[in-house]
Amino acid sequence: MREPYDDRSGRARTVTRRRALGIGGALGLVAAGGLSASAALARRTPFTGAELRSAVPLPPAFQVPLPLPSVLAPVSTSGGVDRYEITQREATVEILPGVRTPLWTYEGSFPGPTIESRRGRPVTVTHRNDLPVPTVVHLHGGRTPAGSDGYPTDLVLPEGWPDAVHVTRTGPGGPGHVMHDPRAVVTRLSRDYTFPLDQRPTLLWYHDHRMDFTAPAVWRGLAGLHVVRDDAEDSLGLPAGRRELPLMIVDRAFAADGGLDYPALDPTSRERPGVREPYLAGVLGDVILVNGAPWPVHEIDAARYRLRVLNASNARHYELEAITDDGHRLDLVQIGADQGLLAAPVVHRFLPIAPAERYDVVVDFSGVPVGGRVRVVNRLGSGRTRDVMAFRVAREATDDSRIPRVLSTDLPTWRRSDAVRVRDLSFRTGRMHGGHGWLIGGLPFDPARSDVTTGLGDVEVWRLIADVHHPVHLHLVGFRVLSRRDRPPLPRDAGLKDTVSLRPGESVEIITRFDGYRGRYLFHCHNAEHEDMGMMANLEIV
Ligand SMILES: [Cu+2]
Repeated sequence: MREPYDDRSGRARTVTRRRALGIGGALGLVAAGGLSASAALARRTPFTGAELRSAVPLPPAFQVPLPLPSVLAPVSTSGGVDRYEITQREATVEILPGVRTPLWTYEGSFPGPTIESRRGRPVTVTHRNDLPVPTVVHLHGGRTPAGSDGYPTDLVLPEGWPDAVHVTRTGPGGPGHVMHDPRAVVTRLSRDYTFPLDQRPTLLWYHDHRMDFTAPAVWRGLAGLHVVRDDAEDSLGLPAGRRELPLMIVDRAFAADGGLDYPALDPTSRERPGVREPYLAGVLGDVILVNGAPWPVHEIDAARYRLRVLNASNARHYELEAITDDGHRLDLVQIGADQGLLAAPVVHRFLPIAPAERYDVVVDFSGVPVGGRVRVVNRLGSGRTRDVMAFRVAREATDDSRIPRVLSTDLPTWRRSDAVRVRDLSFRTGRMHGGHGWLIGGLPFDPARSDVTTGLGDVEVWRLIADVHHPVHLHLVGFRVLSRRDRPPLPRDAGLKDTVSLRPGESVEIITRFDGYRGRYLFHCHNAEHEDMGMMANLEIV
C-alpha cells in the first residue's frame, strides 16, 4: 500500500502494511483516542470504507470499448428555454459482458443522458418518477434557485406511494425516530427542475439526493452528466469534438444474480436507511466502471485529448496517472476544476480525485507510437482496482489544438479580509439516534434545524476539519481553497471548487461569497454513505 500524500513531489512515500485496516478498527480508534490518533492511523489508509467482492466472473481489463453517454435532445427550444424530459425508470443493462444487471436509471441508461447547455440559457428538465421509491434530483455544481436544487425532502413520489410516509424516518439506530420537515415541497409523479445556468462553463452532474437514501440510489445508477459551455471557452482552441471525452468513474460490485451488490439494511430502499456494519464508513466495489463500462479501452489519435473526469463513486478515492506500456508517465495538464477553467494550466504527474470532484485535464498522446497503449491507473487501488481504463493509439493525426497560457481571467479573488465571518466546522464520526453516525459540528442532519445562516452577498471563511476522508461539498456556490494544514493550498486545489477533499486529520480553509439566490441549501460530505448517515447541514441564505 502507498501513502498518498504529497503530490507536489510526484513521489508518494511507500509503506508496507499487513492489510488495510477495516473501518471498525479505525472507528474504534476514533472513539478511543480522538482525532489525532485516528488521523495518525488513517493517514496510512488510502481510502475510507470497505470493499464488496463481486460474485460473478469479471472480464479482463481493457477489452470493452469506452461508451460515450448519449446527448439528450431537447423537446423544445422556444421562448429562450431548452426543455428536456427525463423518465426515471428501472432498466436492465449489460455492464459486464454477458451479465444482465437491473438498474435504476435516467432514461434507461447508466450514466443517464448528457445535457449540453450554454451559459445563461435556462434549461428546464421535467423528471418523471417511474421508480418504486421517491426521488430527488440535484444538479451538482449548478447555481440553482432553491426550489430546483433538490433539497432532500423535496420528494417526487411515485404513483401509489403513501402520502404520509415521506416525512417519517426510521434511522439507522432503529425505528421510532421521526423527522418532519414542514418546508418540504413534495410532488407526485413528476417535477420541473429549472436551471438558469448563469455560471462559469464546466462539467456538472445530476444525481439522486433523496433524504437518507442517496447512496443506494446513486449506486443503482441515478447519475448523469450536464455540460455548460460558453463562447469564450469555445474560442480557446482546446481539444474538442471527439477529442473531448467525459469520463465518469465509479466502482461497483456485482452479486451472483448479476445485480449490483449493495450492503443496504433495507434492500428495497423504502423505509430503513443505512448499511451493514462493516460498510458504515463507505461502500467500495471491486469493479471500476468508466462511463458505465468495466475497465474500458478507447481508440484514439496520436494527439491531445481533453478528458473531463468526474469521480461519481460513493466513497472511493483515486489518484490517477497515465502510463505508457513502456513505463513512461504522461503529464496530466489540468485546465479546469469543479467550477470551470483555471487561470493557467497546472501540470500534474498524478491527480487525486475524491467523490464528486471534477478535473478537466489535457493529455498529449502524440508521443505514443501507433499501436501503443496508455493505461490510466489508480495509485490508491490494489489488484483489479488499480486499473481504471486504457487508451490505444490507433493512428497518426494532425492536431491544431492548443493549451493557452491564460485560460480565464474571471476567477473570484476573495481575500481573507473580505470575510465578514469565520466558521469552524468539524466532520467527524459520532452517535446518531442511538447508532453510528457521521456528524458536522457534532450534530447529525435535521431539516428542521438552522445550521448556517448567512446574508446574500456575504463573504465567509470556513475552517473545515476531518477525522477520516471527507469530501466536503457546498451547494449553490463555488469556493476557493485558502489553506491546507495551515499551509498554502496544493496545486490540485487551484481554481474554483465546489467539493474539497479532506484527508484524515486534515484542516482546510475555504473562502466564498454566498450570492445568486436566497433560500435553503445544503452542505455535506459527498461520501454518499456519510451523507445518508447524518453528515449534512443546512445552509440558509437570507
Ligand atoms: Cu464524509
